[in-house]
Amino acid sequence: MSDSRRPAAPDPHDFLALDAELSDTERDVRDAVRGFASRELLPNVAEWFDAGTLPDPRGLARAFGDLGLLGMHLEGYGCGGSSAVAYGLACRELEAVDSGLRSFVSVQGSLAMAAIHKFGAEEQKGAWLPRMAAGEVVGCFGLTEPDSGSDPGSMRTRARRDGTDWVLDGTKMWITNGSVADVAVVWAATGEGIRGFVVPTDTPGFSANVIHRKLSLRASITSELVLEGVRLPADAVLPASKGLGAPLSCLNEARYGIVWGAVGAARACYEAALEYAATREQFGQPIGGFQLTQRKLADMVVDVNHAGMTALRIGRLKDRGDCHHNHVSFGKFANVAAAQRVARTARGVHGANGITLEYPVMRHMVNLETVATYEGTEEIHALSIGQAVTGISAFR
Ligand code: TGC
Ligand code: FAD
Repeated sequence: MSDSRRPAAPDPHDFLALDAELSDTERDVRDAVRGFASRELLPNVAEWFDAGTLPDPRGLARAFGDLGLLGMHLEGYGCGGSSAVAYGLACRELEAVDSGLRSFVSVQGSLAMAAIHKFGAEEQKGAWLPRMAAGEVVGCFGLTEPDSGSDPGSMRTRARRDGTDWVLDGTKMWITNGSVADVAVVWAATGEGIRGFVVPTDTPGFSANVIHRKLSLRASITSELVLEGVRLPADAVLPASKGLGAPLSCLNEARYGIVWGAVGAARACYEAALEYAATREQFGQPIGGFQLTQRKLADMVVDVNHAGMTALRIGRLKDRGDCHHNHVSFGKFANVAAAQRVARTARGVHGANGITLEYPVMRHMVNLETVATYEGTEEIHALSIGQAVTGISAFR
């Protein structure tokens, strides 16, 4: 039977009509975050990036809290209880502005809050989560150390018992929001394996030093945490956190946000290139009329849509409880690499203008260097996928 209906031409901004697959609630989240981001974040982000900091992280936390973005996928305790796809869309729209802003929300909700939510006692959850969801309290997550990055199991931070107290000593490195946090979730080796501790940052012996001179993720605060004889009461330990699997299970949540966030960064670069190609003229015509530019736009739109499909598929798996951590590795590995390709190509399309902060492309391109490194480097996720398909571990 012939179908006389003529399909609509693809929308250059959503070529495979992926957003048509979203529910009304998911679309509402997308529009609310996109609206906030374009009003409040986009006009300022180049300046923040240039300054190498976030000038008002507490104001930002409250604004994100008011929007319901902090711990939005967690249940109860003032958290939103949204679907994984809705949370992913929020990450996508934030990272379309800047990876550092998605990171702010990831670290608070998917790492610090998720650790307390998954492994905390009722009292810890009640004491911290509602205030963190509202953005009144800022959290950070200390796993990485100067000598333990990809291999967190080799950490040197120690927690020892002293009577009923715990005493923590060690150094954590590259900790997002470390020097503005009110509370740090710190992972330390104990006689019973690796465990998580809830450390109020005003505890004597705790200090944080800002890491300066970053060339990437500049609209984000990154710090070293120093713990020198930090004495904590018995109830500071997250009781259900036992072994390296505990922090790794929090990483899955943040990595999932990156799967979507990378789509946002890629989309922003592609859209900037599309607009530039239509308006920039050389040799008497828009550069978008040259075959070589069209090839670049075709490569970019394919990458953006492939990444979008991957994110949506993994999100749907997560919402029905079928998302294994190797699915998340697949998504992080594929989508960050796609976003890096798109950002670099878009930078080229912009010519000299592409190296300035007047256009978003090089800011995204250098941010994505961090995104490819944190939450498991490209190599670590390649090895996770390799292990999943061969059954052979090649980490050591
Ligand atoms: P391995 O022996 O494989 O595993 C130890 C235990 O953990 C289990 N496991 C996981 N569980 C949940 N989720 C995962 N993704 C898991 N991966 C492994 C595993 O089954 C085992 O359980 P059990 O019961 O048998 O003990 O551990 P390994 O020492 O060989 O290391 C494995 C490896 C390399 C994959 C892991 O260490 C790793 O993922 N390394 C990368 C470290 C990393 O990603 N760090 C991120 C720090 S946080 C951050 O970057 C924040 S950035 C800010 C932002 O997000 O915006
Ligand atoms: P290394 O582990 O030293 O790796 C160096 C190189 O060796 C990489 O290319 C790596 O892939 C490769 N390599 C390592 N092992 C293998 C192997 N087995 N096979 C093949 N290649 C291998 N951490 C936190 O805990 N909390 C945070 O909030 C946080 N925020 C961050 C913010 C920023 C801006 C940055 C840059 C990092 C942040 N991190 C955070 C740290 C981040 O998770 C680590 O940088 C990351 O896990 C990699 O560790 P590393 O830098 O020590 O690199």
